[in-house]
Amino acid sequence: MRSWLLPHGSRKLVSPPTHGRTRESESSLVKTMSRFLPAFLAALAAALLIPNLSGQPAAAAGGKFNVLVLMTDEHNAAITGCYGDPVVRTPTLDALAASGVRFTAAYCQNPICVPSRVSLVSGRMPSNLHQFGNANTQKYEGVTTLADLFITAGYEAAWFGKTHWGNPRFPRTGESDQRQGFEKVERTFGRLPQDSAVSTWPVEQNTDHITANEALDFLEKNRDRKFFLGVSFVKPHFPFTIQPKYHEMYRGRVGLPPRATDRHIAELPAISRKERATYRHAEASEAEIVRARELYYGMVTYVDEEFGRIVRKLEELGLRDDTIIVYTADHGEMLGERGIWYKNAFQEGSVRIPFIWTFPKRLPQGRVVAAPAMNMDIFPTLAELCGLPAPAGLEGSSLVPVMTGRDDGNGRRALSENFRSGFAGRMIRTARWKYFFYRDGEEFLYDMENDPDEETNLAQDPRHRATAAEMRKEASAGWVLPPRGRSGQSGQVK
Ligand SMILES: [Ca+2]
Repeated sequence: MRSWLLPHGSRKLVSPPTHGRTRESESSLVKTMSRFLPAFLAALAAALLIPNLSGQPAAAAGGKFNVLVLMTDEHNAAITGCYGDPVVRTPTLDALAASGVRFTAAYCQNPICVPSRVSLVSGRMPSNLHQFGNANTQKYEGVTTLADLFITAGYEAAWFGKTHWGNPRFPRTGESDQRQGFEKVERTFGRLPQDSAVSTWPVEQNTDHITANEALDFLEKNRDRKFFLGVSFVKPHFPFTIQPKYHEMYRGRVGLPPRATDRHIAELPAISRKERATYRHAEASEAEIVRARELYYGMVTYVDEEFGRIVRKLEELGLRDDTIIVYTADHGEMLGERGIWYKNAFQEGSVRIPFIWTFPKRLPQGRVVAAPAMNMDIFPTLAELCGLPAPAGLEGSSLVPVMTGRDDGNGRRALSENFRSGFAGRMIRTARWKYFFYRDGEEFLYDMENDPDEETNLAQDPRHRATAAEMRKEASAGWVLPPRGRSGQSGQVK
């Protein structure tokens, strides 16, 4: 049995010598230590009152908790069975939610790849690390990353698949972006919704399938070690393409996007109207829009199947009970809603994320939490669940109190930001309100309790001006802005 308190490499203290002659006195000492060390360590843990959720000292509870972070790129939370979509098939994610906690108001910290991922792995707002756009050069100087936390604690740590977050010091990474092979074909596809088409290569050559295989191999090899494993898929990020069998599941069953009338488009923020023009979204025909959406649904089912392989392997190896699983995405995908695609928007389709935690040993099963949550909360939550010290500087907070019901979450906040095409915006979400603004003046306020589809902007309503002003002040506090003219990136679709 591995103890929490044994530093990495200390087990040799209790192992019998295997080489050479050993003097009787040394052998006796080892035997004596072997007999009493576990009890001594348990007593020490009790004395130190190392907390965990059961209130028992971690060592006495026999905790050997692994971490499995499952991640997708660009998954619109609403396109998940357990989030209420009646058409899409996501049996793996639905089962994870049924065995754990599902958050309905979870947000990324910037709805675009690199800043969002930098925030997840650092536990800080991306702008505080001067990560405004997709420049993939973050070095985390002076910052303790998730990789640092788990490696220091003696975990075998690895992240397979998409990283896109600079160098947070994970020692083993399967970087799918850099692989040679069939996935290059995917890059030849157009990235606009009107370019969508079925894939012409077998599933086995999908980048995400290769990533899943790497994860399965890692689990086999590290079944007897404490591990932190990240599995990060590229899909359902555009290009909108998947093998024909997944398209067939949804052909004729998905339809046009909701909330895409002329009024919805006219009420978009200026940044979204600009991007709608840049990426020619108005040029897509209804048939092209429907096909892209069908293929997107197919991609979601495909990634769910790949996650299913990993969760089944965990169960086969007998590791499920000791493994904390969290599922998240770096942001959503508008999927034609309000006439726009991709992300960089603060509407729910783009900035909200699917967010599921399962660890039946410590967390409730089948619980749904409406309190605001963030990817930035993953870091402190994992630290608490694993009994590891949370480093200074984290800007999120542990979700354990809201998951276990100790906190109703009404006082929680979620924060997001975006720097794009010369615009700089920030969003804050409370239990009831969602407010976002751009530094050049536009403001949006939605009553998420009574208007969850964000139909009516209340920011200029005299009855709600005080609320808008208060939330603007709260969202602006400590905001690090880039120099004007350097607001993120624009141009190439990423
Ligand atoms: Ca992304």
